[in-house]
Amino acid sequence: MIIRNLREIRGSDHEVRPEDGQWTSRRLLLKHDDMGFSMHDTLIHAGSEIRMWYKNHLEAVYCVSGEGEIEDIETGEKYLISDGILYALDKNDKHILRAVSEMRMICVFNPPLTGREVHDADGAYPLMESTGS
Ligand code: 9YT
Repeated sequence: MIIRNLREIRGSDHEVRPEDGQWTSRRLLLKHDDMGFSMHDTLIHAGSEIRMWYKNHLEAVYCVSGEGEIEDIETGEKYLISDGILYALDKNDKHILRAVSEMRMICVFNPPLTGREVHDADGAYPLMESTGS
């Protein structure tokens, strides 16, 4: 059994914040945990606008606090995101996430992240072969 405590992840190398500072991802489970998925507790900071296209991964995101919106880039449709709303990028959907207030999101990735990925120019994470950290 694996037990993780967010308090121990804060400030460790399992806490990832990109250079633009738009989000902070606390990686609770990663590839090396051998669960078949990774799970993150991610803060999307107020005012952020993040363009993403996880072409190599499926991601489900469950909002537990804060408010914002997600835009489907292909269709232009926008959906309000707040506490209790989940979105699943089952078609590797290109999207833009906008945070009105800080949003706390529980994110699950399949295949799992190794922990070292950063968004590329498309807003994607590469597929990485590694035991992770
Ligand atoms: C919601 C979302 O996709 N945010 C970007 C960060 C990513 N979820 C992560 O690595 O935790």
